Amino acid sequence: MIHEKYYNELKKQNELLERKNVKSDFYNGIFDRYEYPVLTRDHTPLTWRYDLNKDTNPFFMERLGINAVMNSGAIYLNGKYYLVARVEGNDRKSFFAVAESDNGIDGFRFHDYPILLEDTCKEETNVYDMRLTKHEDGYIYGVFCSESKDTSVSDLSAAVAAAGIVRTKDMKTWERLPNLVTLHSPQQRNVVLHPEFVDGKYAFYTRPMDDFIETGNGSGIGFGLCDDICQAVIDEEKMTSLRKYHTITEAKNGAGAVPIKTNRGWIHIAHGVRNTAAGLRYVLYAFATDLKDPSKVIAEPSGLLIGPRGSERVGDVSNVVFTNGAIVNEKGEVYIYYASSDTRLHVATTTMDKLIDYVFSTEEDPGRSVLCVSQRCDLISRNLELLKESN
Ligand code: M1P
Repeated sequence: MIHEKYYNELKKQNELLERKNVKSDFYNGIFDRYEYPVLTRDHTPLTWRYDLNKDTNPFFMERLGINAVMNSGAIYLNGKYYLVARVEGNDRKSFFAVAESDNGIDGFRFHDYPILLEDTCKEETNVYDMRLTKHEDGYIYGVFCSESKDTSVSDLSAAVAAAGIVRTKDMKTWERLPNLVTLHSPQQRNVVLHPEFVDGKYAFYTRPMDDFIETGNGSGIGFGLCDDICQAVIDEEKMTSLRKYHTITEAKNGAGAVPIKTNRGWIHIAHGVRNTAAGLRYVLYAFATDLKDPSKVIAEPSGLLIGPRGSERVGDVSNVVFTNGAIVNEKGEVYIYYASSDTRLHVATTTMDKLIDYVFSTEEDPGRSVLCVSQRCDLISRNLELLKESN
């Protein structure tokens, strides 16, 4: 018999799932923020958490709780907005689950079951942060972090990160391919598959790392080519967007959403990390690469695009925003899905015209305070002149 408390909880959940999202009063001219997250742990189906049977669950307890729903890959298919969310159980293990919505800003509902990956990688303990690439070869690829225990050292927390690869045509059945091998980088996280062939090869944005947490000598976001996606091996990794001293990327950076093609270049929305007395701070930033050579940075607006604000600043890993998915629809509307503090998922919306203007017309960081003040004084003097003229 179904426990009567189920219907109570279901009613509450339906109210949450049907709640309309509204733009907040935040303004910077670049993008809009929204009042409510698009996915939280409370959006996950009750059937994933509770045993509904009153005989076996007399107190209607959560038996398999969900701790967080965050970093989500995103794709637009047949007029619907799909997310492949990182769902983290109370047991700290993450897994992937598809949620879909008709408008991209609210009404996201999870499919009945999460994705059960083929168990091809026996040492793998955890998986997270899938990037979804609609590739010109006809498949939708999911590239994610595949984490295993590092058994070569005695430290219990030591782990190894690699890039796992799956592919699908229908968002329902997923074929697992062997993990990406990067011959010169011991660890990889934040790997993104480029949507087009480059020189006839599959192209990946990588993030070479010497260690699980620290990137060490890894100097930024890398780029490498491979012949065969079914046995993906990258020999040479060139660098694209670099970590820089005293910027938002000083500690590390990583590719985020699959790059967006525009007539002026590929636009990337990535994350940058700096260290502070209060720990690491993760923000999003944007840059553009050349249409013919997507490894070559051609524009990098100064500073951050999205930083954690207000309640976004607090969560399991505070002071973090992170993206691994964005959507552009046929109207040129852009949906940037970003998680805050490794706890819940939000959307920020803009348009292609605004994003292009932001990336190509915002000045670069000149690198030193005195030059930054001078850059700002130029802006102020132009503005004051204009104001004087208009009076
Ligand atoms: O906790 C913040 C983020 O940390 C990692 O990103 P990076 O590899 O750049 O440090 C990722 O594990 C990400 O999932 C997480 O949100």
